[in-house]
Amino acid sequence: MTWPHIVFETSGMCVIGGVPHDDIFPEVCSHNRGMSLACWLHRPGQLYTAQMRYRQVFKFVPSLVLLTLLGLSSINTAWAKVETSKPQHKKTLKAHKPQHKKQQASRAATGPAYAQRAEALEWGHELARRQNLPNAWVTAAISDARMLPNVTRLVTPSTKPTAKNWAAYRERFIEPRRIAAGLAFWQEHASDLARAEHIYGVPARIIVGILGVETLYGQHTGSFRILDALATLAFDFPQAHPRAQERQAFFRQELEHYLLMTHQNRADPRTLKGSYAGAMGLPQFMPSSWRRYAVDFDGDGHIDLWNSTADAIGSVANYFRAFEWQTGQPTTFDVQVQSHPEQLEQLLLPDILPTFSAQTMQSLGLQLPPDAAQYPGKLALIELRNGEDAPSFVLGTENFYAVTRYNWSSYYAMAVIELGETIERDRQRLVRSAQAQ
Ligand SMILES: [Ca+2]
Repeated sequence: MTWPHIVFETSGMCVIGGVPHDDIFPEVCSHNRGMSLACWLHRPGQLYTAQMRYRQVFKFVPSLVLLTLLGLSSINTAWAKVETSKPQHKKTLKAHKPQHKKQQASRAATGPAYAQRAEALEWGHELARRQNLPNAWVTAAISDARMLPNVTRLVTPSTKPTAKNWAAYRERFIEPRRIAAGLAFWQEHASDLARAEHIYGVPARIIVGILGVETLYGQHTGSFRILDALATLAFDFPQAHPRAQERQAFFRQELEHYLLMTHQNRADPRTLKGSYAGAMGLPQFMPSSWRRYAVDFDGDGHIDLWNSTADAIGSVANYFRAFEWQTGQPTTFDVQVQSHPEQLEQLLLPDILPTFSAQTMQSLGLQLPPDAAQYPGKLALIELRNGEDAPSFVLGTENFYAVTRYNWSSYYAMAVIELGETIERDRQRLVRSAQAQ
């Protein structure tokens, strides 16, 4: 299987939703392209991550209590899973700690300021002229940016690729802690999720799946200074990377979007924090996506993807609508693969791009369930490798392809879809149980 759509290849510590992926996605771990923003900009960025974490905890507690009072603790569903999963929960937390300390230590080691780099300063002058920004303001920002050696290491391809493993990838995201957090999130924000679904036609389960995989509902939004991360990738992208020039150009555009975004919102570009690739807020939007797709969904006059969950929900939904989400259509179908090798090769050639009709797929040796056989749109045969074990297969629709526009990986898309569906099923079960009592 080829990976024509990967955004950021990385070998080391690609982190999605606070989960390191290095052993699963050596060259495929594409971080989000999302984006975010705004009135949060007056908040003290240095303490932001910690504040967010505690704020989220306090926001979840009432939902947990409410669900418990509804009598949900008496049924053997998600909460029971939480209880029975304590060892795994602890294991997950332990697994995070070394990573966290490692990142903290690495972040402390910053390189020289870009005030000493004539190339970076000249880029800033040109940007100021072209975008009609105050030259002194741009120069001050660029001068304050610091090179982060750890960021260049994170985007350098591994010399020892690890086999892709959907089973291991899935286990990291479809797990009790994330499901329980998703249930609480859905319960607390049900009205905003329903409103987004009504306005944009994007189901709540997809939004819940995205926010769960990206940041565990705001618990892991990143602690790299955005200005440093983007400047490092814009001016010091590792030249050993096979597409170094392309990627460096991409990050210069993102740095430009970031400076435009902060200037337009009268924000200090030196204070905001996010992922090592510059992704921000609950949905981990990149600056360009924030400027294009983020919306003020709580109507307070500002877009705030860090503190306004409603804005994050509406922005994710708007993103999917922009990428042609088809309301009411499925994302995947089950499939049985009994094709000859040459037929299988033909089916896998278009990768994740929906290309074949159901009839064509059947003629090439696939056994489709009745709903897939009647699906009128185009389909893709998605192969998910499981290390040394046999691969998994699924049929992807155009809505599956839409999910990959958020993060260009079929593994990522499947995790989002399965997490959202799992949470939705558990929620429906909980509601039915509460109503029966
Ligand atoms: Ca808002």
